[in-house]
Amino acid sequence: MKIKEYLLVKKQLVEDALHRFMLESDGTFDDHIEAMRYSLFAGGKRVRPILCLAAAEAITDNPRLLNDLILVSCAIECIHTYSLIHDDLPAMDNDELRRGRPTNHIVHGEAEAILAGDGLLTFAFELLSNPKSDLPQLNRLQIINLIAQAAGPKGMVGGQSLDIAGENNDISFEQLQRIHKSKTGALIRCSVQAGAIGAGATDEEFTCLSEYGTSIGLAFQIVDDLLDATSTTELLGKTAGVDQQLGKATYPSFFGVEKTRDLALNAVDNAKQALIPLGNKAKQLTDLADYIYLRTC
Ligand code: GRG
Repeated sequence: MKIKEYLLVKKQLVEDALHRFMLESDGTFDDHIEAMRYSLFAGGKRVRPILCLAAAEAITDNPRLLNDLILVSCAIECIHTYSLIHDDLPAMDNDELRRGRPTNHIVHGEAEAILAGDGLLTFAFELLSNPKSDLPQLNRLQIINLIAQAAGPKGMVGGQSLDIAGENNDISFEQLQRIHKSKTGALIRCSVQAGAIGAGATDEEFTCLSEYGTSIGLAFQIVDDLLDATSTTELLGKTAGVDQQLGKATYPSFFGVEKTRDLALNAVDNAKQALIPLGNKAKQLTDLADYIYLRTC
């Protein structure tokens, strides 16, 4: 299947599953549930869940395992969506546009937006620990642990803290790399790793996929820096040029746009190299790496 079609098919699979799993208003907690649904169903690209499913497909074609991983991939999307809601808050990036619509706090108010993020984060772990899953218990525990680490103090949340501390400050390239690796890279890498573990990857396969996840996480963030510097608010569905406005160090601020493009391509090449031992089974992951470089939003 060509990558464009693959992305469409998998995105639909994830959307359908999110609609199946996500809470609906039923007369109790309605404001909270509507605030969570507002951002979850605002049309993200669903890159992380798709990476999780594609990594699993590079290891197994067992339909039962692949089906159980849909739940895991939805949990990861809930965590990602929570991070976007909180990132947009007045106390953080103070942004008014996300996924092509007004941000959560603009529509639901700041308190409800904070709670929507909290709700999505916690709901993710409810999904991950769903007793109906057929994934082997040990694999599930490993997945939950990896996701908690990637989203937590030494992953995304810690990275966000470093990012905020770095605003309007001169930070070194090493510090920028640490921010990117933890704030964005960790959740992307663990999406790939979760798919690998759920599919029963061997240690060697897990190592290849982890290397792929690290490089693809870096490529994703470098491209994000590039798009923020060179694209438009209309195309991105979120405010462009925010990094410069907030005085944030980025790849283009260190290297300029052209060299940054080369560095993104280099990260994509490293990601593809890591897949070589997996052979043809990793075709979709290879194509996903190219998509991440070529994406326009
Ligand atoms: C608030 C704990 C906390 C963390 C926030 C994710 C994040 C950390 C901040 C978002 C800021 C940002 C622009 C990061 C760059 C990479 C990134 C996560 C972009 C948005 O992800 P996409 O492009 O978004 O996958 P969609 O909307 O398609 O899901």
